[in-house]
Amino acid sequence: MAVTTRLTWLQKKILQNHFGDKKFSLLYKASVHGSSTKDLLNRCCNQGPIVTVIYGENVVSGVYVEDNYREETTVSIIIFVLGETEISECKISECKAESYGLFVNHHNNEEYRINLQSGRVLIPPKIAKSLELPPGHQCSFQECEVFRCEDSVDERKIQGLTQLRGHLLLAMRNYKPYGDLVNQVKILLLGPIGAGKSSFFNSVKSVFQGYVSHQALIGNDTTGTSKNYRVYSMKDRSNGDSLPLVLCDSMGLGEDEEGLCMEDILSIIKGHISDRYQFNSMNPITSSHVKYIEYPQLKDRIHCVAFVFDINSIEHLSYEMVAKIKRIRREMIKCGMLHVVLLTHVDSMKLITRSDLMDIYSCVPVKLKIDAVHSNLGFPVSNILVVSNYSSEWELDAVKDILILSALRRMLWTADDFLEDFPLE
Ligand SMILES: Nc1nc2c(ncn2[C@@H]2O[C@H](COP(=O)(O)OP(=O)(O)OP(=O)(O)O)[C@@H](O)[C@H]2O)c(=O)[nH]1
Ligand SMILES: [Mg+2]
Repeated sequence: MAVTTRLTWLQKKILQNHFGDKKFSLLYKASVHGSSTKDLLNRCCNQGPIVTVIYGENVVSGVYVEDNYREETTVSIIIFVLGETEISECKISECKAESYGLFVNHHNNEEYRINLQSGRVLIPPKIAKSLELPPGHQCSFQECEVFRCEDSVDERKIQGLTQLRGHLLLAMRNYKPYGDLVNQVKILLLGPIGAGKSSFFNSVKSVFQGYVSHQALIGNDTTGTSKNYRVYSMKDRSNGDSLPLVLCDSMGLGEDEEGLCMEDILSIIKGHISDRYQFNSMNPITSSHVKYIEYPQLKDRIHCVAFVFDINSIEHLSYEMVAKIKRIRREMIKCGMLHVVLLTHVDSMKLITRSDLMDIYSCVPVKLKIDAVHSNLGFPVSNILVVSNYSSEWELDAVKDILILSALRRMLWTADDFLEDFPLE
């Protein structure tokens, strides 16, 4: 059976981030591997940077050693105490691992000693004081674990990511809408003001053209919202062909009567509204408007709707906004419109680092947000996608691209399901 750590997800994350976005591999656990310091040293020496975690009754503390750790060699160590949300730390130089106790420095009377046999840790008074522990802190512990700390994003991983990005790009280039019913599927981006709709278009465009694009204006009037309806076709840099998908960027949904209104949403979905129509929250489009398409064809209508939300805003959506979204969703279901949810801004979530984006769906805070979208708004968990848009960066990043392309691929599949089921007569 695999040996597992006692650290909670949050504790591990705080430690990993604190020591430089590291990945931890558990090398030693006292309750499993025994309480002999010799055994511990055999397992943990020459492993590169290591972190030792001591589980006291009320305090989780430990030691981080950046240099390669070897018996009888001297290293600098960082002693830390893990708080609920942060870490306090203190450095001691010239420490040694000795067979009867770890990390001993005899020179300055700074004897930090982990004694596995007696299950006690001794912290020198000066250090205990700076870590706000009781003076002369000596406590018994219930468990001791040692982890190897590696860089989360190494060369091999980057190669793997670049390959995956290549596969996804190819799949997208070769994609053909279901039954060749249309040349391009139309995906509508719908969501609250500032959710990241225009940024998602910019991000998709960036991935396909090979450099970061800021074509769609972000928050472009005094109220910070774009009022134009835009239908964006994109080209693939590799062959200059148009992509088999079109992204439709709409005005944001606002509180009460503000923002995009229900009538206009339905008109967009049915294909009545053409590119560059300027919305007016109070006056939905009428058939006399020059941008109104009287008899829309299958190619004019929307084939997939993506509800876009800032992941950090989910629990803060107002009662009115939640009611509005639920109402729109009900209308969509009524008219057979398939939809997904796109959660943006995942990069600005607390504790989430770049390396988390590689396996974002297994991050606990992200899972909690997905559950919140499900329970607050009613969307099925399986339809909820997560991305980190290009917002202020100028360089492409394979990790972001993979999330963007994976989300897009799901939207295309959803559009196919819609087309397959569409009553052509
Ligand atoms: N960090 C981060 N910032 C983002 C992300 N997506 C969007 N932003 C930022 O959020 C702000 C709003 O983004 P927009 O793309 O204008 O949002 P929108 O949904 O188009 O807004 P409206 O058109 O006004 O309804 C901008 O400052 C973006 O740079 C993201 O994934 N991560
Ligand atoms: Mg916008």
